[in-house]
Amino acid sequence: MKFYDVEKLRRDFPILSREVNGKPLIYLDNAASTQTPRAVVEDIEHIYYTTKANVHRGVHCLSQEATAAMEASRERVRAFLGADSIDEIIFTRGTTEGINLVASSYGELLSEGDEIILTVMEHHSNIVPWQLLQKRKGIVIKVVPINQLGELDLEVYESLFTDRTRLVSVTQVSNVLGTVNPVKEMADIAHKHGAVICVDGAQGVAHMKVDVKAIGADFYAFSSHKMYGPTGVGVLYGRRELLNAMPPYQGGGEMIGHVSFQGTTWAELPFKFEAGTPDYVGAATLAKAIDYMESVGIENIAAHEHELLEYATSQMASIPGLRIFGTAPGKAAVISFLIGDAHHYDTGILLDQLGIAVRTGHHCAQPLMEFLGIEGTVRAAFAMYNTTEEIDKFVAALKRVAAMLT
Ligand code: 7TS
Repeated sequence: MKFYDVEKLRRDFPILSREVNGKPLIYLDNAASTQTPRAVVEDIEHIYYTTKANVHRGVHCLSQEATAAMEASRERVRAFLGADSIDEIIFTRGTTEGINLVASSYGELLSEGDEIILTVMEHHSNIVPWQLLQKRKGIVIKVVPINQLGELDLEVYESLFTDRTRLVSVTQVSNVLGTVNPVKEMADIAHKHGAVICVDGAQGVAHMKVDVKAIGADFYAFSSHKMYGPTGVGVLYGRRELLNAMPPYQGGGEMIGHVSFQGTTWAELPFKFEAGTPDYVGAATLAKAIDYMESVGIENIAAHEHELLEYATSQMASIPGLRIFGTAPGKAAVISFLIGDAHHYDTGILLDQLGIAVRTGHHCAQPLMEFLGIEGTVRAAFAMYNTTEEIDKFVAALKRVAAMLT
């Protein structure tokens, strides 16, 4: 069944018709970064050619137009996430900066001996900021394990709460296993114990409809480059009461009310958390990426990717010695695998020779690799523009690689 005309849609992504090593590109590294459609690139060009000026500062026309474009995008993001107010939408450099902001600023409200809960499947950007806080404040970090399928053990999760638990930070979708975590249920449990929950949406927003209030997220961070948007920009959603209670993250222009050597006051939300000149072209054009995704339909994208996942998984089963890591029901369209004893890096290099882009290595999830007892995997991650023909070529290439390396 067709959810949309994928061949027509591919024409919106000129990069997909280039060659790599003399072969047509098959781009399966979408969990790292997705490609960007013409409508977004043209919007970036348009702003650079007509409207480039620093935001929130000038009385002149260009500055006002640039500000209006960025603020219109903030409203677009608010509606996309189902947030109550644009005050709750902070532009960042990406998911990493969003989580660092929460760890640093919300973390400032925590005391020695306070506890937070992470999971073993987190990306380093949802581990290391908390470890920095641990060093600074002496907080305790607890970790939820996974089962054979790559699902979180919710019984263990709930058992980790004590009267010192202040925060849970969990990825919505694993970038390695594809597991879609039950964040709503986890949020309910966290709230029952008086803790807040921060959701890493880096692998969520491009693949499922997100409503921050429906899932009970107190914080939600994502990156534009993983959802067909420009690079260098992302968003942190935070509940207004929490953001208001938090100290600023960075100091500088834009985030102040009044500065004097006797004492400085902070700007209102969201500007309190946006020190310095932002990537205003990126922020402004993120709205176009959301428009593009919604014009295809997020449910349609999810259904298309699910079909690709099922097809690829069944085809890959015919490759002797191929092991897939992450087999949770309802998983997202990410397949991490190894072929026999072949090194993930060698597999990746050979696939690249055949024009196929995959990610290899630990995927910034070394604790998960340790848990699985492996060093790394090869990862294929599908997006709205991938096709079953590409999967046929990918599987044929894997058979060649398997014959060479095993
Ligand atoms: N969280 C998750 C779950 C991620 O997958 C990533 C990036 C990040 C956070 C960090 O996002 P950034 O935009 O701030 O860098 N993940 C990957 C990946 O899987 N391959 O390359 C980047």
